[in-house]
Amino acid sequence: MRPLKLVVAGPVAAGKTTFVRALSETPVVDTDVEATEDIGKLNTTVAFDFGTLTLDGIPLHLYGTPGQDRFDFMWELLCEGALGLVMLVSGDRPRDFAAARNMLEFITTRYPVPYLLGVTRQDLPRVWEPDDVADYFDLPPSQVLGLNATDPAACHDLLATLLEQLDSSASRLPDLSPLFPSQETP
Ligand SMILES: Nc1nc2c(ncn2[C@@H]2O[C@H](COP(=O)(O)OP(=O)(O)OP(=O)(O)O)[C@@H](O)[C@H]2O)c(=O)[nH]1
Ligand SMILES: [Mg+2]
Repeated sequence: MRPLKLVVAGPVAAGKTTFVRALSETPVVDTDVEATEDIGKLNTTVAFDFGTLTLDGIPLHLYGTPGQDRFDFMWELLCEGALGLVMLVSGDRPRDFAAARNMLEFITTRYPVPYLLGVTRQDLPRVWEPDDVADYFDLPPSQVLGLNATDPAACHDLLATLLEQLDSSASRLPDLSPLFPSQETP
């Protein structure tokens, strides 16, 4: 089965690299280096994170984007051919929500794929809760999930929910199998 490509996007420090590392069953390719600007943390992703896993028998390829705007050319490159999107925001960085909304619009207008919004750092006190973030982003509460991105089980739950969404939206897509004869099932 051809792996399903999923992208993990979001602003700086949203937890994208952490999410990919928590889930990948193979050594993660990451491109984190020491940040040259003060972004509130030491390391930052400058190209992408790449990890793989199998969930419910489906092979998945996960691509994490860099968060900094100056690498925005990577967002489009990485989203090419993606079938789903995990957008992450950090529950303790509401100042980044506006940038996240722009990023979400940037990606989904070019690649209108099903997506979920994950609100990280739910393990910490005094953070924005998913329902309030849903209000801010004007999304249905079912599309916004809270998680601790350092916890693999929470990351799995979010991905499983996205896969369910992909499954239900797949029935609304045209049948593309004639374009891929080698993928046809006997
Ligand atoms: N407690 C807690 N820490 C988290 C969570 N998500 C991420 N972190 C921590 O936040 C820091 C930044 O996370 P990264 O995964 O590097 O963030 P990123 O989105 O990849 O950031 P850029 O690559 O700079 O855009 C790391 O120290 C993580 O361990 C979370 O849900 N809970
Ligand atoms: Mg990163």
